[in-house]
Amino acid sequence: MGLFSKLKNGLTKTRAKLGGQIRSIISSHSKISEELYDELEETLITADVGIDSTLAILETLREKVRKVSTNGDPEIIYDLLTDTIDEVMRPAAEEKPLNLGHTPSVILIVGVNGSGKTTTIAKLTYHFLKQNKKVLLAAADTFRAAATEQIVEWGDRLGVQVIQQGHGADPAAVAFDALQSAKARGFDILIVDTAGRLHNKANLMHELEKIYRAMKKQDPEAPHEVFLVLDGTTGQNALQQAKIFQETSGVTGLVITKLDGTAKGGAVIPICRELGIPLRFIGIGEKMEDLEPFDPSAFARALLASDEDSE
Ligand SMILES: Nc1nc2c(ncn2[C@@H]2O[C@H](COP(=O)(O)OP(=O)(O)O)[C@@H](O)[C@H]2O)c(=O)[nH]1
Ligand SMILES: [Mg+2]
Repeated sequence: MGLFSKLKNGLTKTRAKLGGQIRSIISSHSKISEELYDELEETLITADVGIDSTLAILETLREKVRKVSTNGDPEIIYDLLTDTIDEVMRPAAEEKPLNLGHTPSVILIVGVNGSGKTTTIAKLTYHFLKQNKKVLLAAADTFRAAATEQIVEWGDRLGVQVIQQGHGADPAAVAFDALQSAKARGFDILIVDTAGRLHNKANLMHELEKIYRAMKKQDPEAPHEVFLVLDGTTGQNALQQAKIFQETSGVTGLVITKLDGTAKGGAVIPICRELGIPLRFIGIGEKMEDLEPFDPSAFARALLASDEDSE
């Protein structure tokens, strides 16, 4: 299945709310009017796009409509809106490849509990194994009893080793050990799982700082990438969460998960537009294959696609 079809399937619930609504608004008007713009505005806002991004989208859309010589036929809105959403998400479309040219390169995974960190690690591992990289995992979420088991289980399934010290161990010590081991044994990529307690900012910062310090003792440049995993089902809240992590943990990239299970996928738009952090991957299912590199153009088209649309 091509990227567009995979995204289209994955985004079914969001599409119903966003693409479906927009199509019916367009077809219910015979001319482009203020009323039509108002309806689009309301649809975007209620589909978790947020007020700021909705207003920005509509402003750009109006400009585009003005430029295209038109008899006022609302049908042109559909393509112009797709292009506008693509453009609005562009700040998050990082052209630079991931900073993974080191041996080993370290990816630290952060995010609140349940956001999909461990599952994303499994998916990333699968992604990198396909590129023939040697991957090592570190179970530095030592807080929850089942966390180590979960990542070890994924490691077994993927045929990848997991460095762990069990429940209750010091996460910084696990990260230190894992990086030492990855260096000594020539791994290409070390992915470090962390616990996502967000009791308060200071707490989170403290724990992550300890992990950073431990790794920098092994390699002053580590971690090379810090991925913040956001739960796509939380819509606008994911944006607020991202801002907290952005202040505390030197995030270099985003992953938005669970876009398959939600009608709130419109929140990807403000997340892309407002944070200035590249969105690297999106999760559209629970299996290890269900991770896609973020492509704003394909994503915009999939968001507004109807069931009949194909590539
Ligand atoms: N539908 C769906 N479920 C996901 C996705 N990513 C993670 N999950 C599920 O979300 C739950 C929490 O994931 P987990 O990786 O344990 O989160 P963590 O606490 O951040 O490590 C699990 O049941 C996962 O299967 C996704 O992209 N789609
Ligand atoms: Mg976990």
